[in-house]
Amino acid sequence: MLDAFSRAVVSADAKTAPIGSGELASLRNYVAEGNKRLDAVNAITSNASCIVSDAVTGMICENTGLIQAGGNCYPNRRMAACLRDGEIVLRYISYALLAGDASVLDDRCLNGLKETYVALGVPLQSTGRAVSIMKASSTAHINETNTTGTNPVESRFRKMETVKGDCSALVAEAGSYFDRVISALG
Ligand SMILES: CCC1=C(C)/C(=C/C2=NC(=C\c3[nH]c(/C=C4\NC(=O)[C@H](C)[C@H]4CC)c(C)c3CCC(=O)O)/C(CCC(=O)O)=C2C)NC1=O
Repeated sequence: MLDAFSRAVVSADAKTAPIGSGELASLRNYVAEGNKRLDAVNAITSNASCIVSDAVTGMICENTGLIQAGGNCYPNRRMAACLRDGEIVLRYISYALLAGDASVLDDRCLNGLKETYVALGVPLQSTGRAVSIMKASSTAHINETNTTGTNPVESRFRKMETVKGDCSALVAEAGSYFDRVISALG
């Protein structure tokens, strides 16, 4: 498991080279933008149960066979396992975003997951759909672009009240971890 700093060391060492100016520039940016990164991680972790339950619900609404006899979210034991897996995946994505490196997600969550799912008959495409909904809602939470209710006074979705700024790079990076999960199951 690596983070942005240990990744720079490992890649420099692999070339028996000193840390280069490119790596230093990128680490300088990682430090300078550190508070933004922490806000982005917090936007995900503070809303995790909402993000997960919304995604699994959306996945089921689009494919109600999942909760009928023979579906992989039936009976409740499997529904609970599915929600738990959503929490696990989102948790490892939040670790990767904190570290600025995907290795924790790869090594501790995705390694062997596709094979496990195939063996258990967990549908990969449905899982991918749930992860893509989690991506959309996490993006909205990081960007604070989550929609409000029709009544402007009644905001249905929680706002994080963070300092406004450009978080496009962090949103893109977070998005890449969700995409990584989807392609690992593809
Ligand atoms: C290290 C991190 C880690 C991961 C990632 C993990 C995943 C994981 N998910 C499992 C099961 C499962 N996962 C699901 C998930 C779903 N079913 C659906 O229809 C949906 C598409 C989807 C939710 C989005 C279900 C239903 C099971 C139970 C399958 C069964 O027992 O038949 C199992 C088998 C053991 C168990 O049931 O606990 C593992 C190991 N466990 C871990 O420790």
